Amino acid sequence: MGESVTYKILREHLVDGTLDPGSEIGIRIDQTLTQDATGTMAYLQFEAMGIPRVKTELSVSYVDHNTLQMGFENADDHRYLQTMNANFGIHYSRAGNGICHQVHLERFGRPGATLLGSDSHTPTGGGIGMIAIGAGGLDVAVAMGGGPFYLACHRVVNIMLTGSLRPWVSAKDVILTVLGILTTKGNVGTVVEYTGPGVATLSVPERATITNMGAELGVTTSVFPSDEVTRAFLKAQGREAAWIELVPDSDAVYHRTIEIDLASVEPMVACPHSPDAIKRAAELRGMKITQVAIGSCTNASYKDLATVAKILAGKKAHPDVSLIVAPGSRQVFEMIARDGSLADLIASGARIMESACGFCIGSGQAPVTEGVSLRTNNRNFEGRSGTESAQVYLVSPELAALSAIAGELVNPLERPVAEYPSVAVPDRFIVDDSMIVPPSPTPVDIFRGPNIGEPPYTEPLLDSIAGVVGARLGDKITTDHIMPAGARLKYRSNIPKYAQFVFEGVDPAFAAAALANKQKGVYTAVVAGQSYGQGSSREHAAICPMHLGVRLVIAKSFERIHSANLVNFGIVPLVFANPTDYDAIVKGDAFTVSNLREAVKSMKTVTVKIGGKNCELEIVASERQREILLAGGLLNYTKQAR
Ligand code: MIC
Ligand code: SF4
Repeated sequence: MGESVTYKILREHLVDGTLDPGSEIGIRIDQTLTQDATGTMAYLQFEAMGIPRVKTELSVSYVDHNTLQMGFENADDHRYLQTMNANFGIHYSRAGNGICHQVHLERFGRPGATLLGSDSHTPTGGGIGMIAIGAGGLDVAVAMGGGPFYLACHRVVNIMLTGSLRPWVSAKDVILTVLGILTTKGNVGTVVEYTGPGVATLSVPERATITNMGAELGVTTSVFPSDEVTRAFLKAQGREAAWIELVPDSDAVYHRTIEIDLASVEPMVACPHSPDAIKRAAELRGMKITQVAIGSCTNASYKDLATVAKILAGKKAHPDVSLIVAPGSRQVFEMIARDGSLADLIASGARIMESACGFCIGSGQAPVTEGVSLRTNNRNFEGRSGTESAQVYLVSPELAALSAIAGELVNPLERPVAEYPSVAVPDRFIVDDSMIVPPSPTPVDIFRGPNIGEPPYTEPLLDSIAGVVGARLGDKITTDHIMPAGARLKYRSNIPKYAQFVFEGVDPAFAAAALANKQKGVYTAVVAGQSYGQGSSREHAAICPMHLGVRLVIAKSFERIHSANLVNFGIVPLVFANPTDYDAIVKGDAFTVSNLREAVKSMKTVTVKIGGKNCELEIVASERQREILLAGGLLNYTKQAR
């Protein structure tokens, strides 16, 4: 039986289990990446493991999220990262060098390798033929220490691409089309693999746009084959030696195949407030807009920005539109500067930002009250932009640039200003790795400013727990709802401080009430609907609730990275055996559970009495995860195992 690219890479890296869909497997991780917002906690936990140097082929630490230094906190974090990384064998990509996923693709990604990153958009690396997975920082710390990464062996969905894209239609429209089909829900336990003759028509940065936003499907990763296009990209990066050919066998087995004719893809838009609220651009044309933001790890490659510059050349941003452009990496920035594209962008009235996450994570450029913002990034959750009342639409760079000029949403197919400015991937990128600091061969003093806290402490699982339901929430609660980013991001390295903002936008009284209860020995349960924990990989969405005394999270369903993070920090994820039980629960209900350790050890379900009613709940954990829960989290478990 032939194999998919996914299974070929998994087989090559398999260290535990068998490749049977649904069963748990452990894989060897070749490369890791972290970014500063999740990285400090990951490295504090790595230090707590007592391993002197990373055991991976390559580990890189990027600074791209918290680059707005309002106060000492971020600068202190960066200094901690740089000195810690130097000591432990980790490459450090300095602030200003670019967004982790873009830089990793350019400088380090290699076909056939595995990459684990403490950021949910790590699957960007699938554009170059890697199995690249997002996870919590603690999982990444364990992988840096040479431990396998555990996941359920996946179903592989084949998206077979035929034909080629029409002018004015781009990779973003492809992934928005896929999101329209598969949606953000129900794809846990799945990998998406792209195949077919259409693949060869897409460059590596275009493929990376597609795999990047595959994260919004809730799949574990997305992957393209490694072919001549991949080789040309690596050659242009001066890294042809990293290339191998990696294609599926002609009789490869897939669990489902979806065919997309690229020639039939239309300009698409993800409407507020979900990446799967997809409409055709044609349906929204003429909508007045107040902001256009072009950048992020999804759409800020050289091709993207050079195309935008050509559209804007000689034109001006509409007076009602604030136009923002943030290059994805310093390589992209330097290239658009040297070829004159930057001059066209500046002349158009664009506000040029540093190459970092910036507006994408709500770090600056919050839209006006009730503003309508067109953005080229990947998430448009309510409030993520920094303005609760803003309406954020996700679009391609082409649509964004045309609309910035018009002051309203333009369907690129209906009103192209001129001939489509076709930009090819260059034969040679400007390569300058001087902002990537290699590890130090000799010991370095680690800088620990006042913003650097302690790695989180967890206790072994309690056998009986009594408490209250601190929050009862609906469907699609994202990690942005649980732990806000934006202005709060700078407290990431300090758990007691950051924990004050748990559910800030959903229920501002939650954190103080939960902490006060914990001090009285009363624990907290959180109850929610479908897809709890969508979005970011931030393990803070588990650590901070744990700090406040949350011990159970009960939902109709969970997203993969978040439920793993809950387990890693000793919180038991439970789903309703009978989903109608959810309806009867209200905030403030008392709950009790006994014999929890026994249930976690050996039972499928556990009974929790909530508001006087017995609810049968399924424990969402593999055998190995049950051991982790009993130990009180992955750090305790790893220390016990050593
Ligand atoms: C995001 O896009 O939501 C983030 C910010 O990059 C997060 C990571 C974080 O919370 O630091 C992610 O995608 O995992
Ligand atoms: Fe940064 Fe946005 Fe990409 Fe997250 S999605 S890594 S915040 S650019």
